[in-house]
Amino acid sequence: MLALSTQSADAAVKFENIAKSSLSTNEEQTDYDDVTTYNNFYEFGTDKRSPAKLAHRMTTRPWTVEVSGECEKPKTWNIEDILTGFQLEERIYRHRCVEAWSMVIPWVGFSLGDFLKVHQPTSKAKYIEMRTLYRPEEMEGQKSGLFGSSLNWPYREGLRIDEAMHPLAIFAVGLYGEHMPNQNGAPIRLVVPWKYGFKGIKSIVSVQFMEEQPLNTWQEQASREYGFYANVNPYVDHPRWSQASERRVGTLFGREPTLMFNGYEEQVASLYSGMDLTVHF
Ligand SMILES: Nc1nc2c(c(=O)[nH]1)N[C@H]1C(S)=C(S)[C@@H](COP(=O)(O)O)O[C@H]1N2
Ligand SMILES: [Mo]
Repeated sequence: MLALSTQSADAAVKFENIAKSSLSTNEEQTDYDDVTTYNNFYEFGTDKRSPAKLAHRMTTRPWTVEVSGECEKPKTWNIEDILTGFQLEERIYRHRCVEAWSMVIPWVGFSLGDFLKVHQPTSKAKYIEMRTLYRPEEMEGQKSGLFGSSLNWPYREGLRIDEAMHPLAIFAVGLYGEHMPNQNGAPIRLVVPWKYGFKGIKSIVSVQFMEEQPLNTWQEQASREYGFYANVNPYVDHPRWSQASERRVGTLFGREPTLMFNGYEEQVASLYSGMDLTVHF
């Protein structure tokens, strides 16, 4: 069985009995070292190398995830009960940052829809909002003025309920068969592979079912540049750069073309039928 440490060092603890998923890509995986040393986690600074150096300061035990809002069965979970309560799968997904770099990451996770359904959302539950841990004494970047970041903490993200229920959306608790390294969002983070990476909120402490569309952190910061949907779309450029191509981190090749919905078009396009994706970017 898992030895669940009382300290924050989740990484290097192996999961057992992880199922394989037919939803995985066969593409070559990005090296573990690149996945764990080139990160966006502004709570530990805006430099891609900072999270790997500073995120060990985040304590990830004890850890709870509070589920509330428009549901019949609100619940505050201990992370241990989440890790043992859902079927863990390896999901090898393409990962595309809004900054036009990409990776292929073998996550360990479970269906977000399965998790949400346990709480019996009401008919008013049209969206979910998730929040990251707020603990400035362990997260240097949350202290104002440091690292040049002025995000309004805690980091928040949202999904429409049908997006959240889509089989590709997961809560990830590890990568490369091991517990999630702190810099990648230990002990639990969101992964929605058809969206830009910033939707993949890390180190989640709460999930709220909502009737109204929540405001996400990057949309609040710069709404002209970052929308609520943030679907990967090579035809809708960021105001300051093109989204038509991407650099695969860790490879020597040049840029490769970015695919609509990050290559998941067949599975997710129907979620957005009838929507103008240049307006709802
Ligand atoms: N709490 C929090 N979650 C976050 C971020 C962040 O700064 N804080 N950065 C986002 C961005 S921009 C990306 S690209 C991904 C990066 O995930 P990775 O470091 O595991 O590749 O995390 C997302 N989740
Ligand atoms: Mo990103």
